Amino acid sequence: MRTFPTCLATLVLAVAPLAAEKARQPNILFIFSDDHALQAITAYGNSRYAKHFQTPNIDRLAKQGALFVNSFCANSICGPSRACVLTGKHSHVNGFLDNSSRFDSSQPTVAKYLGAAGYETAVIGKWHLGTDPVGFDHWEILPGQGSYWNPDFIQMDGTTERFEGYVTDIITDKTLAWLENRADKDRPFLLMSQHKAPHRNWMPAERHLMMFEDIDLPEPETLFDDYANRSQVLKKQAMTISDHFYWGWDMFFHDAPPAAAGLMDGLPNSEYGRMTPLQQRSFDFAYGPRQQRFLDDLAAGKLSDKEITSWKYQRYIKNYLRTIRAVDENVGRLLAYLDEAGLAENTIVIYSSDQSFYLGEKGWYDKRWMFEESLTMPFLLRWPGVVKPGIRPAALIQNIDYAPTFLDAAGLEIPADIQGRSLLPILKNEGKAPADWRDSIYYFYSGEGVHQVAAHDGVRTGRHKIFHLPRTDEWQLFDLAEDPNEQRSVHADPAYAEVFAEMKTRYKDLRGRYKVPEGLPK
Ligand code: SGN
Ligand code: CA
Repeated sequence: MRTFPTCLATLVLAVAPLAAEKARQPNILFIFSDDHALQAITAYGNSRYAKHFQTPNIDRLAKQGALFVNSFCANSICGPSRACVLTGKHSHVNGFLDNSSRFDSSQPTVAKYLGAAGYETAVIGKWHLGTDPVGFDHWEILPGQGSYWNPDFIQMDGTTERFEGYVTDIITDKTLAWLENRADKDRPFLLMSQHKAPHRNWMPAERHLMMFEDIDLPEPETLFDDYANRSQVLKKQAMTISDHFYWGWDMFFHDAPPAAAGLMDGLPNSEYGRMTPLQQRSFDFAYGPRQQRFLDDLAAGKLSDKEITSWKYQRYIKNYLRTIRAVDENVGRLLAYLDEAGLAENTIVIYSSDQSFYLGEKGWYDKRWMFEESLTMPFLLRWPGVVKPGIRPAALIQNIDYAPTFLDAAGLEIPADIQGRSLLPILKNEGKAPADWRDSIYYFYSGEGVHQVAAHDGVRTGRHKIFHLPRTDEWQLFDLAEDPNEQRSVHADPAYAEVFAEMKTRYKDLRGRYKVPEGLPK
């Protein structure tokens, strides 16, 4: 039987939800990795690796919260994506166009807004914005890309300290220590725990070196893409597994490569040099025999050019997934801590990554292109009592929506100059978007020199994608329903004349709405 005071409390909460929400602003734990492809998250349901590789801890967020199936970045590269997350604005507005930019930290960010509203704020791990974090009560960041082994961390006083171990574990250790040692545990927090993994050069932790030892992982259908029926600039980029994979840096060989198709010398594995002799021994124990088998087969003339690419693909995908195994384990550690510390109920937990990645699709690794594999971003969010467990919202969302979502969740007003939109109405309505939700997203890539990917910008709706390549003044148009692997641009197909015209109008409209300056990207 219910006692009177409990009934009364229920009533008070029911009539005054707003006041109650204000009083209990949620904590926000933002777990962000680097280059984590949707194809390597089991909960996304389209993983060709699912039989051999799962992400049970990340998947837990999907079971207990929301997984957004149409989640995109605004600019598919590290620094720009992070600047979009912090500001809620597109690259041309926040000023961080490519990885050579430096973040203008005098501008408002979600951390500054939440800090001013009483939140305790911290960022730990990969930052990669050129300038030091501003607006965080605590930060401890990797210099630039950081290292997998025995990583250095820049401290708030400007000094750099080295820590022995594996970077993904250390970032989590530091995240947990910050949570445990907060001075005022009544203050809500924004904690950004940001991994280096699974960024190139995909160095696994010692405990994962022997994963996938006796199996071959499936290849994507488009590993040997010939780039027909699309702009010829696709052939000019330098991100193929067949021709742009370093013998040392990407494949971990110590000596120079033998003469064979696509074996590229020139960049040794500098991570190996950071290891202790003991760590090096484990590493060589795992890779030595594998390398030798490959070298023997090559010398015996047993491998065709295609088979060499297939071998490189196995080397790549196994290491990539091994680094994600550590990320997933560390997500598990954080979730377990929230449970133990009684924080799970009032903490929004997000798992995302600055952008997805090619896992051999179209023959590639890396990102940058507006094609699906690098336009997407994983986005999973758990908020007990607010978000219905297991929902899979279909709304088109972008990284510019994160900052307004956090402000909204904290009960703060969203400044008018923020270009993204709060996801709260979707989250609170079982994943259903309001009637006036956007039906297309805008994408921008500046075309910096690394990997030679041409500048382009475009628009994606639920079904179609258009983008413009300013340097060759070409359009590309894809029908994702008919051609999910984006193998044929239909911009010149008469059957698509109407769609093409309509998508060009949308492109012009969205550029206008987001105030993209004429002549950008160039
Ligand atoms: C490095 C990588 C590239 C990667 C960029 C950007 N090369 O330059 O493969 O595209 O970072 O990545 S490496 O030889 O240094 O590994 S990002 O995630 O920081 O944008
Ligand atoms: Ca990245």
